Amino acid sequence: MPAIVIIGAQWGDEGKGKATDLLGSRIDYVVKFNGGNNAGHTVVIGNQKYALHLLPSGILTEGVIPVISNGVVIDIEVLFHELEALTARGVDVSRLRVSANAHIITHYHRTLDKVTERFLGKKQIGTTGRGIGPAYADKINRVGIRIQDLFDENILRQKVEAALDQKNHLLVKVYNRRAISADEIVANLLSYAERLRPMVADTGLELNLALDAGKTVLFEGGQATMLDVDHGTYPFVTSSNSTAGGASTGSGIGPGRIERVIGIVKAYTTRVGAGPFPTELFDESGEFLRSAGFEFGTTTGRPRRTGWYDAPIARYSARINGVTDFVMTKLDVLTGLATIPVCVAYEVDGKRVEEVPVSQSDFHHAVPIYEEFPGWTEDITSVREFEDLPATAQSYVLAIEAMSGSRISAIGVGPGRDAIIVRH
Ligand code: 2SA
Ligand code: GDP
Ligand code: MG
Repeated sequence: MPAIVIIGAQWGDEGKGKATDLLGSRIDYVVKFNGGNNAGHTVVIGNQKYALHLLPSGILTEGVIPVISNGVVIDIEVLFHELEALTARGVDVSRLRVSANAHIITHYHRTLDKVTERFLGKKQIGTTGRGIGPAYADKINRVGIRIQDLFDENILRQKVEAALDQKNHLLVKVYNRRAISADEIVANLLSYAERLRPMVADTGLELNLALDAGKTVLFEGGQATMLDVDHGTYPFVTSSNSTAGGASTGSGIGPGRIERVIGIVKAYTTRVGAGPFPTELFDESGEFLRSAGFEFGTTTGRPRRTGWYDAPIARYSARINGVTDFVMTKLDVLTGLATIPVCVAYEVDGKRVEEVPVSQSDFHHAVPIYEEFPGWTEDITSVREFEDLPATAQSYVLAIEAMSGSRISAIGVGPGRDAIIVRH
């Protein structure tokens, strides 16, 4: 099994870290290919809970080589902070490889992220404030700073000055802020260069060589399909390709290498930040999902918006990503509900629509059409065989599978590493 991609099939926080971890023992490399420290993966191992942001969750598995590839934007201060925190807890982080072509998030990206959001007022995206959008904007605008620039002070200085030229104008004249000094930025970045040097690599070459040698490489998507800059609910998206195609451009491996694309879905839906969300709940059911599922941002602590499962979104994800199988997480959270509604289609302007509408305004006012399924009351957290689930829980999973466009190969029944049912 050469290259496997894991992606979020909804709006994120589906429990991708756990799915990565599940495959861990058969994997040689785990690659983070998009996003940055906006991501938050919570992995529970035994009684230890780890919250990872910039590092791929494979860093927790002994023997796995974690890679941050070219598609990622790296806040170097955060990188070292996370590495130090894991080292202090006894995790060996020495295997980490970082792409020389990855872009850097600096102080001015974080500042711009925050002031832009404030400026947008009610129209804000609800970003994580980590500088993600401005760093990708610089990359596309060809004024970004890459990891390799840290090893040539002259080039670094020229690039930082070029990047700050327009930004300082904007900060001072539009946002009424202090100008940012290029010298300070350069000095700060250079202070990390020698610590970073041993980790820096041509990760595209390393990954291709690994695949040639028959190694298994797992690509771990940050955020999710509906937050993808091309395929998500634009402009309420993150600034990278968080769909399966991003694994290829974001790492330098050919798309033909990818054999399996695992889509992670929650048994219901959540979203953080602004933007359309047809099945969102504003009543006590929404509160129930938030508290039973502990739906609070891993990075920012924000309460997540909650709603019922949306089958058209799962079908859309199956299509956009070429999902070969789904892993469904958090089925246990639904325990105790008398009935569980599932969105099977939408009503848009009086018409029944089966698929996610291409028009953003249609999606904004799409009204879910629900089918209701009977719930269960038994505690399912220690169930490990599908047939041992209550009959109504089995029916719920099978109904969702039939609507979602791909097989559900595993089901999460609790936060722990082993709380999972693998279907044979
Ligand atoms: P950004 O910061 O530019 O990427 O924000 C743009 C939108 O993308 C959403 N986004 C996320 N959605 C879910 N989970 C994310 N990671 C954290 C987590 C979030 C947190 O795992 O819990 O802690 O709040 C994530 N990262 C970005 C974001 O909400 C905006 O809608
Ligand atoms: P990611 O961004 O997709 O990696 O997901 P997050 O880590 O942000 O959020 C998922 C949360 O759900 C984490 O706190 C996990 O420990 C938890 N989780 C994962 N799978 C399950 C499950 O099957 N049941 C329950 N109750 N929690 C789960
Ligand atoms: Mg998350």
